[in-house]
Amino acid sequence: MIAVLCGGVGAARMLAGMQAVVDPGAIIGIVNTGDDTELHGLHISPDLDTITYTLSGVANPTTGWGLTGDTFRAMQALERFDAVTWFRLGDADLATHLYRTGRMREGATLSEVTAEISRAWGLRVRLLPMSDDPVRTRLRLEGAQEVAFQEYFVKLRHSVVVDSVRFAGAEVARPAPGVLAALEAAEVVVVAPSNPVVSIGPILAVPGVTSVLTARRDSVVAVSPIVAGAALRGPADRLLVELGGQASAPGVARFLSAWVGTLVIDEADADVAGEVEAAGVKCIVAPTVMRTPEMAAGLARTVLGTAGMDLGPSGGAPVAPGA
Ligand code: FO1
Repeated sequence: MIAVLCGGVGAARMLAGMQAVVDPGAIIGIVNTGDDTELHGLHISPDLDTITYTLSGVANPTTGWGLTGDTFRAMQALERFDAVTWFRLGDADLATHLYRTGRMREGATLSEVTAEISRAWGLRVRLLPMSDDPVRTRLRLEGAQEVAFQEYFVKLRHSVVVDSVRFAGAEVARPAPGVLAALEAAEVVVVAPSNPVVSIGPILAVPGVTSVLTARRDSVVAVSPIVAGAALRGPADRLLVELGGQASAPGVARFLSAWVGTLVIDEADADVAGEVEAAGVKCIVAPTVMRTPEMAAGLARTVLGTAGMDLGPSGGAPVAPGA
Protein backbone atom coordinates (compact mmCIF):
# COMPACT_ATOMS: atom_id res chain seq x y z
CA MET A 1 0.00 0.00 0.00
CA ILE A 2 1.14 3.52 -0.85
CA ALA A 3 0.15 6.50 1.30
CA VAL A 4 0.22 9.92 -0.36
CA LEU A 5 0.09 13.27 1.47
CA CYS A 6 -2.05 15.44 -0.79
CA GLY A 7 -2.99 19.05 -1.37
CA GLY A 8 -4.95 20.12 -4.44
CA VAL A 9 -4.19 20.23 -8.14
CA GLY A 10 -0.57 19.00 -8.18
CA ALA A 11 -1.41 16.10 -5.89
CA ALA A 12 -4.48 15.21 -7.97
CA ARG A 13 -2.40 15.07 -11.15
CA MET A 14 0.21 12.83 -9.55
CA LEU A 15 -2.46 10.50 -8.07
CA ALA A 16 -3.98 10.22 -11.55
CA GLY A 17 -0.56 9.20 -12.87
CA MET A 18 -0.07 6.80 -9.98
CA GLN A 19 -3.37 5.00 -10.48
CA ALA A 20 -2.26 4.34 -14.05
CA VAL A 21 0.90 2.64 -12.81
CA VAL A 22 -0.21 0.61 -9.78
CA ASP A 23 -3.47 -0.90 -8.58
CA PRO A 24 -5.56 2.14 -7.50
CA GLY A 25 -6.83 0.02 -4.63
CA ALA A 26 -3.29 0.09 -3.21
CA ILE A 27 -3.26 3.90 -2.94
CA ILE A 28 -4.49 5.89 0.06
CA GLY A 29 -4.58 9.66 -0.30
CA ILE A 30 -4.33 11.60 2.99
CA VAL A 31 -5.80 14.94 2.03
CA ASN A 32 -5.38 18.46 3.42
CA THR A 33 -8.56 19.95 4.86
CA GLY A 34 -6.98 23.20 6.07
CA ASP A 35 -8.42 24.94 2.97
CA ASP A 36 -11.96 23.86 3.91
CA THR A 37 -14.40 26.71 4.23
CA GLU A 38 -18.03 27.41 5.11
CA LEU A 39 -19.84 29.48 2.49
CA HIS A 40 -23.62 29.94 1.99
CA GLY A 41 -24.04 27.56 4.95
CA LEU A 42 -22.17 24.83 3.05
CA HIS A 43 -19.06 22.90 4.07
CA ILE A 44 -16.64 23.03 1.13
CA SER A 45 -13.53 20.78 0.98
CA PRO A 46 -11.59 22.04 -2.06
CA ASP A 47 -8.65 19.61 -1.97
CA LEU A 48 -10.86 16.53 -1.45
CA ASP A 49 -13.11 17.65 -4.29
CA THR A 50 -10.25 18.57 -6.65
CA ILE A 51 -8.74 15.10 -6.20
CA THR A 52 -12.12 13.33 -6.49
CA TYR A 53 -13.01 15.16 -9.70
CA THR A 54 -9.53 14.73 -11.22
CA LEU A 55 -9.39 10.97 -10.52
CA SER A 56 -12.88 10.67 -12.00
CA GLY A 57 -11.74 12.50 -15.13
CA VAL A 58 -14.35 15.26 -14.70
CA ALA A 59 -12.25 18.12 -13.29
CA ASN A 60 -12.14 21.41 -15.19
CA PRO A 61 -8.93 20.96 -17.20
CA THR A 62 -8.13 24.67 -17.28
CA THR A 63 -8.50 25.55 -13.61
CA GLY A 64 -7.83 22.11 -12.14
CA TRP A 65 -10.72 22.62 -9.69
CA GLY A 66 -14.51 22.39 -10.11
CA LEU A 67 -16.31 20.32 -12.74
CA THR A 68 -15.63 20.55 -16.45
CA GLY A 69 -18.50 22.16 -18.35
CA ASP A 70 -20.18 23.38 -15.16
CA THR A 71 -22.55 26.39 -15.23
CA PHE A 72 -22.79 29.20 -12.67
CA ARG A 73 -26.49 30.10 -12.64
CA ALA A 74 -26.68 29.93 -8.84
CA MET A 75 -23.65 32.25 -8.55
CA GLN A 76 -25.24 34.68 -11.01
CA ALA A 77 -28.49 34.62 -9.04
CA LEU A 78 -26.54 35.29 -5.83
CA GLU A 79 -25.10 38.48 -7.37
CA ARG A 80 -28.47 40.12 -6.66
CA PHE A 81 -27.79 39.77 -2.92
CA ASP A 82 -24.93 40.92 -0.76
CA ALA A 83 -23.49 37.41 -0.89
CA VAL A 84 -20.01 35.94 -1.38
CA THR A 85 -19.57 35.27 -5.10
CA TRP A 86 -15.81 35.65 -5.43
CA PHE A 87 -15.49 31.93 -4.61
CA ARG A 88 -16.95 30.43 -7.77
CA LEU A 89 -19.20 27.45 -7.05
CA GLY A 90 -20.58 25.75 -10.17
CA ASP A 91 -24.16 24.45 -10.20
CA ALA A 92 -23.12 20.78 -10.41
CA ASP A 93 -20.26 21.37 -7.94
CA LEU A 94 -22.87 22.71 -5.50
CA ALA A 95 -24.43 19.25 -5.42
CA THR A 96 -21.25 17.96 -3.75
CA HIS A 97 -21.36 20.68 -1.12
CA LEU A 98 -25.10 20.26 -0.54
CA TYR A 99 -24.68 16.50 -0.10
CA ARG A 100 -21.63 16.80 2.18
CA THR A 101 -23.26 19.48 4.34
CA GLY A 102 -26.55 17.59 4.63
CA ARG A 103 -24.84 14.35 5.63
CA MET A 104 -22.64 16.09 8.20
CA ARG A 105 -25.72 17.78 9.66
CA GLU A 106 -27.14 14.25 10.07
CA GLY A 107 -24.05 13.40 12.11
CA ALA A 108 -21.83 11.78 9.48
CA THR A 109 -18.11 12.49 9.80
CA LEU A 110 -16.11 14.09 6.98
CA SER A 111 -14.40 10.70 6.51
CA GLU A 112 -17.76 8.93 6.12
CA VAL A 113 -19.07 11.47 3.64
CA THR A 114 -15.78 11.40 1.72
CA ALA A 115 -16.12 7.62 1.37
CA GLU A 116 -19.73 8.04 0.12
CA ILE A 117 -18.73 10.69 -2.42
CA SER A 118 -15.75 8.60 -3.57
CA ARG A 119 -18.01 5.56 -4.02
CA ALA A 120 -20.56 7.66 -5.94
CA TRP A 121 -17.80 8.73 -8.36
CA GLY A 122 -16.46 5.17 -8.66
CA LEU A 123 -13.08 6.08 -7.16
CA ARG A 124 -10.79 3.13 -6.40
CA VAL A 125 -8.12 5.24 -4.70
CA ARG A 126 -9.09 5.62 -1.05
CA LEU A 127 -9.24 9.24 0.17
CA LEU A 128 -8.94 10.10 3.85
CA PRO A 129 -9.27 13.64 5.14
CA MET A 130 -6.29 14.37 7.40
CA SER A 131 -8.76 14.86 10.28
CA ASP A 132 -12.51 14.80 10.92
CA ASP A 133 -12.00 17.71 13.31
CA PRO A 134 -11.94 21.27 11.96
CA VAL A 135 -8.47 22.58 11.09
CA ARG A 136 -8.39 25.92 9.29
CA THR A 137 -5.34 27.53 7.70
CA ARG A 138 -5.15 31.20 8.62
CA LEU A 139 -2.56 33.66 7.37
CA ARG A 140 -1.39 36.79 9.14
CA LEU A 141 -0.68 39.41 6.54
CA GLU A 142 1.74 42.30 6.85
CA GLY A 143 0.05 44.87 9.07
CA ALA A 144 -1.44 42.28 11.41
CA GLN A 145 -4.67 41.47 9.54
CA GLU A 146 -5.41 37.71 9.64
CA VAL A 147 -7.40 36.08 6.83
CA ALA A 148 -8.77 32.61 6.14
CA PHE A 149 -7.07 30.56 3.45
CA GLN A 150 -9.61 31.05 0.65
CA GLU A 151 -9.73 34.79 1.29
CA TYR A 152 -5.94 34.83 0.84
CA PHE A 153 -5.81 32.42 -2.10
CA VAL A 154 -8.90 33.48 -4.09
CA LYS A 155 -10.27 36.84 -2.92
CA LEU A 156 -6.82 38.45 -2.54
CA ARG A 157 -5.37 36.24 -5.31
CA HIS A 158 -2.51 35.58 -2.83
CA SER A 159 -1.01 38.87 -4.01
CA VAL A 160 -0.21 39.97 -0.46
CA VAL A 161 2.80 39.41 1.79
CA VAL A 162 2.35 36.86 4.58
CA ASP A 163 3.98 37.30 7.99
CA SER A 164 2.93 33.98 9.53
CA VAL A 165 0.64 31.01 9.02
CA ARG A 166 -1.25 29.00 11.62
CA PHE A 167 -3.55 26.00 11.48
CA ALA A 168 -6.41 26.85 13.82
CA GLY A 169 -7.67 23.77 15.65
CA ALA A 170 -4.73 21.54 14.72
CA GLU A 171 -3.49 21.22 18.30
CA VAL A 172 -6.72 19.47 19.37
CA ALA A 173 -7.46 17.73 16.05
CA ARG A 174 -7.28 13.94 15.86
CA PRO A 175 -6.01 12.15 12.75
CA ALA A 176 -9.02 10.78 10.84
CA PRO A 177 -9.64 7.04 11.24
CA GLY A 178 -7.02 5.07 9.31
CA VAL A 179 -4.60 7.96 8.78
CA LEU A 180 -1.86 6.95 11.24
CA ALA A 181 -2.33 3.25 10.42
CA ALA A 182 -1.85 4.02 6.71
CA LEU A 183 1.25 6.11 7.39
CA GLU A 184 2.70 3.33 9.53
CA ALA A 185 1.82 0.40 7.27
CA ALA A 186 2.54 1.93 3.85
CA GLU A 187 5.44 0.45 1.88
CA VAL A 188 6.22 4.06 0.93
CA VAL A 189 4.80 7.45 1.95
CA VAL A 190 4.77 9.95 -0.90
CA VAL A 191 4.54 13.71 -0.36
CA ALA A 192 2.83 15.06 -3.48
CA PRO A 193 4.12 18.22 -5.22
CA SER A 194 1.77 20.40 -3.19
CA ASN A 195 2.50 23.66 -1.42
CA PRO A 196 4.72 22.57 1.50
CA VAL A 197 3.57 25.45 3.72
CA VAL A 198 -0.22 25.57 3.34
CA SER A 199 -1.07 22.17 1.78
CA ILE A 200 1.38 19.72 3.39
CA GLY A 201 1.89 21.89 6.49
CA PRO A 202 -1.64 21.37 7.87
CA ILE A 203 -1.32 17.58 7.52
CA LEU A 204 2.00 17.67 9.41
CA ALA A 205 0.32 19.78 12.10
CA VAL A 206 -2.21 17.06 12.98
CA PRO A 207 -0.90 15.46 16.22
CA GLY A 208 0.80 12.12 15.64
CA VAL A 209 1.60 12.55 11.95
CA THR A 210 5.15 13.93 12.14
CA SER A 211 6.29 11.36 14.70
CA VAL A 212 5.16 8.53 12.41
CA LEU A 213 6.88 10.12 9.41
CA THR A 214 10.09 10.88 11.34
CA ALA A 215 10.25 7.25 12.47
CA ARG A 216 10.12 6.01 8.86
CA ARG A 217 11.85 8.96 7.18
CA ASP A 218 13.93 6.67 4.91
CA SER A 219 10.80 5.49 3.12
CA VAL A 220 9.20 8.92 2.78
CA VAL A 221 9.74 10.48 -0.64
CA ALA A 222 8.62 13.95 -1.71
CA VAL A 223 8.33 15.63 -5.09
CA SER A 224 9.51 19.23 -5.14
CA PRO A 225 6.68 21.66 -6.00
CA ILE A 226 9.36 24.27 -6.79
CA VAL A 227 11.02 23.98 -10.21
CA ALA A 228 13.82 26.40 -11.18
CA GLY A 229 13.01 28.65 -8.24
CA ALA A 230 9.29 28.97 -8.95
CA ALA A 231 6.05 27.22 -8.08
CA LEU A 232 4.27 25.72 -11.08
CA ARG A 233 1.06 27.27 -9.76
CA GLY A 234 0.04 29.14 -6.62
CA PRO A 235 2.12 30.95 -3.99
CA ALA A 236 4.43 28.14 -2.74
CA ASP A 237 7.57 30.01 -3.81
CA ARG A 238 6.62 33.33 -2.23
CA LEU A 239 5.31 31.72 0.97
CA LEU A 240 8.56 29.79 1.48
CA VAL A 241 10.51 33.05 1.20
CA GLU A 242 8.07 35.13 3.26
CA LEU A 243 8.32 32.55 6.05
CA GLY A 244 12.11 32.65 6.05
CA GLY A 245 12.86 29.76 3.70
CA GLN A 246 14.16 29.65 0.15
CA ALA A 247 12.14 29.17 -3.06
CA SER A 248 14.33 26.41 -4.43
CA ALA A 249 14.65 22.63 -4.40
CA PRO A 250 17.22 22.83 -1.57
CA GLY A 251 14.82 25.19 0.24
CA VAL A 252 12.08 22.56 -0.02
CA ALA A 253 14.54 19.88 1.15
CA ARG A 254 15.40 21.93 4.23
CA PHE A 255 11.69 22.60 4.94
CA LEU A 256 10.83 18.87 4.83
CA SER A 257 14.13 17.27 5.88
CA ALA A 258 12.93 16.14 9.33
CA TRP A 259 10.27 13.90 7.78
CA VAL A 260 11.42 13.22 4.22
CA GLY A 261 14.39 10.99 3.29
CA THR A 262 14.29 11.50 -0.50
CA LEU A 263 13.36 14.49 -2.66
CA VAL A 264 12.64 14.14 -6.39
CA ILE A 265 13.59 17.35 -8.19
CA ASP A 266 13.14 18.40 -11.79
CA GLU A 267 15.91 18.15 -14.37
CA ALA A 268 15.90 21.96 -14.50
CA ASP A 269 17.38 21.82 -10.98
CA ALA A 270 20.01 19.15 -11.64
CA ASP A 271 22.71 21.68 -10.74
CA VAL A 272 21.48 21.96 -7.14
CA ALA A 273 21.18 18.23 -6.47
CA GLY A 274 24.32 18.49 -4.32
CA GLU A 275 22.72 21.17 -2.15
CA VAL A 276 19.68 18.94 -1.60
CA GLU A 277 21.99 16.12 -0.49
CA ALA A 278 23.83 18.62 1.73
CA ALA A 279 20.50 19.20 3.50
CA GLY A 280 20.64 15.51 4.46
CA VAL A 281 18.03 14.47 1.89
CA LYS A 282 18.69 11.94 -0.88
CA CYS A 283 18.13 13.59 -4.25
CA ILE A 284 16.66 12.07 -7.41
CA VAL A 285 16.67 14.16 -10.60
CA ALA A 286 13.80 13.41 -13.02
CA PRO A 287 11.11 15.12 -15.13
CA THR A 288 8.56 16.31 -12.54
CA VAL A 289 6.37 18.71 -14.56
CA MET A 290 3.20 16.72 -15.33
CA ARG A 291 2.18 18.30 -18.63
CA THR A 292 0.47 15.09 -19.78
CA PRO A 293 -1.00 12.00 -18.12
CA GLU A 294 1.95 10.02 -19.48
CA MET A 295 4.35 12.40 -17.73
CA ALA A 296 2.33 12.02 -14.52
CA ALA A 297 2.61 8.23 -14.86
CA GLY A 298 6.34 8.60 -15.48
CA LEU A 299 6.72 10.70 -12.33
CA ALA A 300 4.75 8.09 -10.38
CA ARG A 301 7.11 5.39 -11.64
CA THR A 302 10.12 7.48 -10.60
CA VAL A 303 8.72 8.17 -7.14
CA LEU A 304 7.68 4.59 -6.46
CA GLY A 305 10.91 3.30 -7.98
CA THR A 306 12.97 5.29 -5.43
CA ALA A 307 11.29 3.21 -2.74
CA GLY A 308 12.25 0.03 -4.56
CA MET A 309 8.61 -0.74 -5.14
CA ASP A 310 8.06 -3.72 -7.39
CA LEU A 311 5.67 -2.21 -9.94
CA GLY A 312 4.96 -5.54 -11.58
CA PRO A 313 4.63 -6.14 -15.34
CA SER A 314 1.92 -3.49 -15.91
CA GLY A 315 3.49 -0.51 -14.18
CA GLY A 316 7.18 -1.25 -14.47
CA ALA A 317 9.26 1.37 -16.26
CA PRO A 318 10.10 0.14 -19.79
CA VAL A 319 13.39 -1.75 -19.61
CA ALA A 320 15.97 -0.02 -21.77
CA PRO A 321 17.18 -2.37 -24.56
CA GLY A 322 20.26 -4.29 -23.45
CA ALA A 323 19.84 -2.98 -19.86
N1 FO1 B 1 -9.82 28.81 -6.87
C1 FO1 B 1 -9.85 30.06 -7.42
O1 FO1 B 1 -8.78 30.61 -7.70
N2 FO1 B 1 -11.03 30.73 -7.64
C2 FO1 B 1 -12.23 30.17 -7.33
O2 FO1 B 1 -13.27 30.81 -7.53
C3 FO1 B 1 -12.24 28.84 -6.79
C4 FO1 B 1 -13.44 28.18 -6.50
C5 FO1 B 1 -13.39 26.84 -6.05
C6 FO1 B 1 -14.56 26.13 -5.84
C7 FO1 B 1 -14.51 24.81 -5.39
C8 FO1 B 1 -13.29 24.19 -5.17
O3 FO1 B 1 -13.24 22.90 -4.76
C9 FO1 B 1 -12.08 24.89 -5.39
C10 FO1 B 1 -12.14 26.22 -5.83
N3 FO1 B 1 -10.96 26.93 -6.07
C11 FO1 B 1 -10.99 28.20 -6.58
C12 FO1 B 1 -9.65 26.34 -5.83
C13 FO1 B 1 -9.28 26.39 -4.37
O4 FO1 B 1 -9.24 27.68 -3.85
C14 FO1 B 1 -7.90 25.71 -4.29
O5 FO1 B 1 -7.98 24.54 -5.03
C15 FO1 B 1 -7.46 25.14 -2.98
O6 FO1 B 1 -8.11 25.57 -1.90
C16 FO1 B 1 -5.95 25.32 -2.94
O7 FO1 B 1 -5.37 24.15 -3.41
